[in-house]
Amino acid sequence: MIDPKDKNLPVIDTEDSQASEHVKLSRRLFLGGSAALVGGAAAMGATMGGALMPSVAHASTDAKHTVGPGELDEYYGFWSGGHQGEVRVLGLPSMRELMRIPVFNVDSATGWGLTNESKEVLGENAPLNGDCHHPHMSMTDGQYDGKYIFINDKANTRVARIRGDIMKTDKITTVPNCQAIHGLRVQKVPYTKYIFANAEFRMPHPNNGLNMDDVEGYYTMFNGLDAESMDVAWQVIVDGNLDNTDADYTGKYAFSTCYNSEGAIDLPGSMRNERDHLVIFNIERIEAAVKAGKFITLPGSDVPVVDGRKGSELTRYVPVPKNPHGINTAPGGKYAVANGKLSPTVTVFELAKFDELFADKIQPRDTVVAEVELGLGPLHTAFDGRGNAFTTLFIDSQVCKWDVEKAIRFYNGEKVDYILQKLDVHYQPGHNHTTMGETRDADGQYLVSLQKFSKDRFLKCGPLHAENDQLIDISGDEMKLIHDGPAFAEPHDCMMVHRSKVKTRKLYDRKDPTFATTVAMAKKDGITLETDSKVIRDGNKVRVYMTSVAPNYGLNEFTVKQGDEVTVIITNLDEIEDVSHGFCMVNHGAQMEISPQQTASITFKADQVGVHWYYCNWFCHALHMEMRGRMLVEPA
Ligand code: CUK
Ligand code: CUA
Ligand code: CA
Repeated sequence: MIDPKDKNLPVIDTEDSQASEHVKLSRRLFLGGSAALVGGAAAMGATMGGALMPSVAHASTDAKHTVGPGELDEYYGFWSGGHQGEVRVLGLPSMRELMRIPVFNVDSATGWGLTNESKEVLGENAPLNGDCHHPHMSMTDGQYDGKYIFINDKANTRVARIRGDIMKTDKITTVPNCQAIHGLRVQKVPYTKYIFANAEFRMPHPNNGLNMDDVEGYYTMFNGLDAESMDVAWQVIVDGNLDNTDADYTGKYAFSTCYNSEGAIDLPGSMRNERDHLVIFNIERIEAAVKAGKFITLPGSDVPVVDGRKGSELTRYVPVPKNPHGINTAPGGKYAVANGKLSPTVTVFELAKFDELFADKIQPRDTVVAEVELGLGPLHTAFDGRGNAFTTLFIDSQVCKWDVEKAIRFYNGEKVDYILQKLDVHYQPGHNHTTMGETRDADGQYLVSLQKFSKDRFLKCGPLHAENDQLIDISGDEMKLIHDGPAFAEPHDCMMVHRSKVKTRKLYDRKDPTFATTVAMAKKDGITLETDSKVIRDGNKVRVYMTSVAPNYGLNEFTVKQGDEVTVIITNLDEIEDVSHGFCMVNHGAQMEISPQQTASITFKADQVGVHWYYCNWFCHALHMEMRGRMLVEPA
């Protein structure tokens, strides 16, 4: 275990160390390359700031991984856009970016954050920024079902849902009485009834400014959101804070890591204990407690809040070394692995033991079947479905491939080398992810390792660097690095889904709920969206309805009065796949996408008299430039 106060830490006596040969070797390399380390968080800082030796990794170029022009990728990748606020869709193995899905940000190409339809999803006065970390797809019986992708917003304590069929955000929920939703996973079995969302930061309750010094009284909560309604179904008060989370394959349990069992409000304080914990949540008992009315509510919300602090029947706390970060369930659900971060170890839990633990037949630590060293700074683990695990080592800048069953045997005293390979990655990996690896269908084809630093790997673009998402072939015995992918801030996490699981629409359904409110408004105005191009005046509110068919808008011009609030509603009648139009009103801050068979609307103020041109901003036709019209604003 790393003691951050131990100034002698870098001089590890490898003779005395219990570490395996692999760990000793990687430590020697690591220590040789960064002499300024003082251990713990300081070590991370030093490594981050320090110059790394340029490392030449020879990429293997295998025809198997090449996706030629016109060929389609085998997998969809859903990438967190980090504090950029969006979700990105990549194709794998090409690592080509296929689409960007705006979520917590504003996007001028699609009008997300500008259109009335997107504002309805975002809510009144919604913050137009976010910090995404964990995109995860809904499942049925432990397999991806393609229906939804969920993503957290740490910056504004929200959870969003993206529809798999149109790849647009359709719901966003702000979690009440919490700060910073971080870890997010879905219930895998029998289906995704709940999204599990950790609130990270402990805070006073009520947070009314009168009890800010009562740090001991602070708490945070584990949240279950209903995946269909996106309502917060219940909240569970916990001891410590919460970091990452995952769920099992019975539907009975979810579990979250905690790095701050100390309840500290500063960094040294949160590293005081040698062990923090994993909190295990008993979903059936939480549901039963809510049903039986054994809950409280907190100010400003009617969400049932149950108490899961130590001693509660709803939870169990398993001590885990030290400031653990990722928690990852192996495909099929026999094991879960907690990643030690400030300890060079991973902790393996046997999930079948959780029943006995909740029946008080065993002690919390009896659920641990292995706790073995891998290297420095283990953060996240992925699986290939063949019994191997892949753990990112942040400080060592490596991915460690290890055999879970062998690690268990080693832990039980057998002399067996559980570490199979260590591969350099560039540099400082956080999350990693295997194809289909968080489901029963883990296929062990590719591993993506998401590096926080790219250093010397790409052409420089000023002081701010891209991150580096590396693709690794794990189909054979040896991991092979096959691609470097620069990425903008900051894809903490991603997921890879076989393309057979994703079914997208070519055109919008005219009954699509994303524009149901607009359709209802049109109906009230006596408008048939599919045929009418017409101006409706309602006091100083003017609604301009028009159709679009490449390369024409239904209205070549419309007239309003200065000071009018103008809403332009466009229905794209094109039925040809890929013929999206746009609408931009020049100098009015208004632009949006209108894809085939979609209705979209945008509202702005006509505050300047005279002629104002509008135009189509998605290239749609040879006469795309000519697809334009005039707004005539008369003096009031
Ligand atoms: S966290 Cu960023 S590397 Cu938010 Cu899942 Cu681990
Ligand atoms: Cu319509 Cu460009
Ligand atoms: Ca701690």
